[in-house]
Amino acid sequence: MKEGQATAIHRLDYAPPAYWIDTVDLTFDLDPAKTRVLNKMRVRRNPDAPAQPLRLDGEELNLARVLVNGAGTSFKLEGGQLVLENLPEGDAPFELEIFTTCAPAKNTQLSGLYVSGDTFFTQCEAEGFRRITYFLDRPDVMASYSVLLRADKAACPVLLSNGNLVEQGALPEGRHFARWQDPHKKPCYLFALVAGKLVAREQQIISRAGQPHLLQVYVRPGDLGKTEHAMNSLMASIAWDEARFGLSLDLERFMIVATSDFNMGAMENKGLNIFNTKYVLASEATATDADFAHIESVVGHEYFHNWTGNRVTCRDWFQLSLKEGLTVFRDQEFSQDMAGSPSARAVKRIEDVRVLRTAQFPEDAGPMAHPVRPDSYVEINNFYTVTIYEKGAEVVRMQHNLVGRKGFARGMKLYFERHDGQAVTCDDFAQAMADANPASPLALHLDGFKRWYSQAGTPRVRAEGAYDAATQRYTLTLTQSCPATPGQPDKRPFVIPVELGLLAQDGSALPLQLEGEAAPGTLSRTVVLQEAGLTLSFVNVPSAPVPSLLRGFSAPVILECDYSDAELLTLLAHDSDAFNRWEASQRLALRIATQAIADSALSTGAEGQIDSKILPASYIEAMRSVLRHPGLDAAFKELVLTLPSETYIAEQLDVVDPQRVHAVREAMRQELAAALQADWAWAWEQHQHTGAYRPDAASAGRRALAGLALAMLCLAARASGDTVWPGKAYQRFKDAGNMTDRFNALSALVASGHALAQPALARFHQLFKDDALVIDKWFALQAGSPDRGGNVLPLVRQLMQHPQFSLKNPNRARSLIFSYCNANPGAFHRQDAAGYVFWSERVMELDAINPQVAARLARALDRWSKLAEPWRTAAREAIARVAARPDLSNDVREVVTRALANV
Ligand code: B3K
Ligand code: ZN
Repeated sequence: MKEGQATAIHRLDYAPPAYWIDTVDLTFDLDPAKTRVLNKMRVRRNPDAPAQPLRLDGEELNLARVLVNGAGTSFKLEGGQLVLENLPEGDAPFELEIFTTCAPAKNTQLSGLYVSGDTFFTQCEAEGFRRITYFLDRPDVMASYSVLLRADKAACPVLLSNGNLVEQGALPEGRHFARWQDPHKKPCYLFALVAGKLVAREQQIISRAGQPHLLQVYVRPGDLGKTEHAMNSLMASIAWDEARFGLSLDLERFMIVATSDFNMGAMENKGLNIFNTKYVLASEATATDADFAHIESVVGHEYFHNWTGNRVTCRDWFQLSLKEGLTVFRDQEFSQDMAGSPSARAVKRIEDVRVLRTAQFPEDAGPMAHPVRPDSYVEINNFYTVTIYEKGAEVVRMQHNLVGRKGFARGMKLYFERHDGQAVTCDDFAQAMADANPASPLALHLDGFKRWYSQAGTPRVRAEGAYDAATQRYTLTLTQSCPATPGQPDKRPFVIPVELGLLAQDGSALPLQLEGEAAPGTLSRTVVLQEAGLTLSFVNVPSAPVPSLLRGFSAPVILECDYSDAELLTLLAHDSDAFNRWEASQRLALRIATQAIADSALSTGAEGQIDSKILPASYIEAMRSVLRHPGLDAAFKELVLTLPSETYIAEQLDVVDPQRVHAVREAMRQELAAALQADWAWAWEQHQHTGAYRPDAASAGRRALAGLALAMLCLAARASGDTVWPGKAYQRFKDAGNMTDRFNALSALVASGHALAQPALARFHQLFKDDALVIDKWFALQAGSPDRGGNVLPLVRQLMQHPQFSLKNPNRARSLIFSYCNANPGAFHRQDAAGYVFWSERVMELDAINPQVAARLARALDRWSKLAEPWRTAAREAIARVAARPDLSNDVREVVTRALANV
């Protein structure tokens, strides 16, 4: 447990550090049981801060010696901090030497220095460096690092740290050393070391600027064959950042190292990125198209941090979105540019918005709601959230839309001119964007725009249109509101860019001419809603139009508009904006789902299933047209034909009966499967991929649609008793040439509950039992399978006994426990509350091992107060049971305390 930090920290309490640390010279004698760390720093008082003792952060360290300018000194230990009062007078630098030891092999939190499969790794963001040595563990203290690593040569042939390798050699007793020097100043959260038995794929490149660089991807021996895609993604990222933003690699050597024990996806340590194996290792036999795409985007994300995060970093952790929101925006743009065609770009945009809506909107409406720049936190690790990352990226995207693509590039340039080498704030970023584009709507409404950083909650925009045939005028009124969130009862208006167009009833696009404008303009434009309401008068509109609003999801808001079904069908069939075409399909499906959920005449059968028909013929026909459409991309079809998730449907409701939501969605799927059976069979046949495997957007889209078709055909077979399609799925499962097709076939069998699922699962395990990432899929698929009479929870409990299950490995814990608690609502929200009991047991068990991961799991019941009875009471009791534990980490305590406070 963390010492001495159980209270909230407030943004407004920020004060500059009392001391600066200019240089850090670290010597590590690496040993799993007891690693010795000698830390020599050059320190000086900050002349701009009031005189005060030096307080260095530390956690789980054994302190052996403190020397100031080579001589012993008095010190105190207070709440985990090392306090030095008798320091040399004046502003001259002094040398501070601290000698500590720590125990990497016992570090199950995976923060600080830890051991994973005999290899040493570090994770310092946000506050892990203090678990390595005493330090000013805050991002605004930037220092030059020199690192000497010493270790047993046989156990750790590879010794890595940030920057350049300047010296290496042998030592007595089978040990050896390596000295690394980082040419760039950095905050300590970007420090890293790796030591162990690793091999590297290497690539020499010459940058656009003509500089040579060595790129390396380090993995365990045996995994080298799975590193090609990561290396290609890294090279593509480097080229992209140079081409799009003029940002070059500033290091001679850039390293990526993979580890199978990692709390999150990856970490952008300067020049030495450390990655979860999940985002490095891929081969067509073991990784799906989605895995390939994730690797590309995470490699890009970490690489882009080299400028947005590392060269310019955060003043304090409240500014986390300064680097995360901006870097997510950059990785999203990178993936879109890599995808190529306008349609593939739209697919990526839809996928990103889906994440925002299914994860961030609920967060923004729940007990953990916080602004993109939070005002307080207890445990910073709890604030690496979808709000900071994904909503933060939307806030950057809106700035991009308000200043334009070129204007955004100008703003980035100014941001780096002003702040390179500094630790700055979200305000500094928005100011640079506005100053570089003084005539833009961003500059004009900057103060209002910045409410996106300070106010939590998802704004609602209501759109109402009225057409007057006599004057050929269409009046569109937009009004905004935002619900209260914890600590923020009232909100002021947001600055909301709304990209829009008008369609004639036949689907053709109408030129836009606002009252007062001389001539008709473009077919699409962005208006800015910056007060409570805005009324737009369009003239020369020949007939009642269908408005296409918030094109490309131009702002992270909930748009309310009373479309008729016919209007939605028009948008689905004709909108020039691919995002809004998809959006129309989602609105249609949501409407059907919410009506069916509320329809008390729709009763459930013995197994909780709904047997009556729910889908209107018009919806089925529209889906058929999309599926059969000759001009639409397969990937886009797959997105349209996938129903909104249970989580997203639940968000539309005031009171949620999770079993009802599940039953309705399943019934809709079943009906869509049966009604389009011939079309699904056609789609399956049409999208068989014959050529060599390539993970590009177009072929991945074909596999995705074929996979959905197969799943629907197996589902239809379940109802009809047909054995042909399950047989075909089993055959495909056996002979598939790549993991995407194989896993889709396996999932189709498991989801339809066909008897062939069991032999297929057994065979899958047999084939891949030595590949941890594939075994994660095997656990996740079972934990996420549809509940039949309450069978999933006993299965999950049984799988916990599997010899390959371990709660200590975050990937494995996520694959089984999170897949059940967070991603399988129909199975988790049991009438008998056994799912919640299971959740509370695992949260407490995990908390003793790894509080960061436990706190993520603790979030599974965030939305408990929306649940209908009996779930609501049962969920609250389960949370209260966790909260009653006296020895909880700050991480879990903050999450459950906030959950209970929200009634
Ligand atoms: N910056 C890291 C996340 C660190 C999380 C610390 N709990 C990865 C990333 O966003 O790139
Ligand atoms: Zn990041």
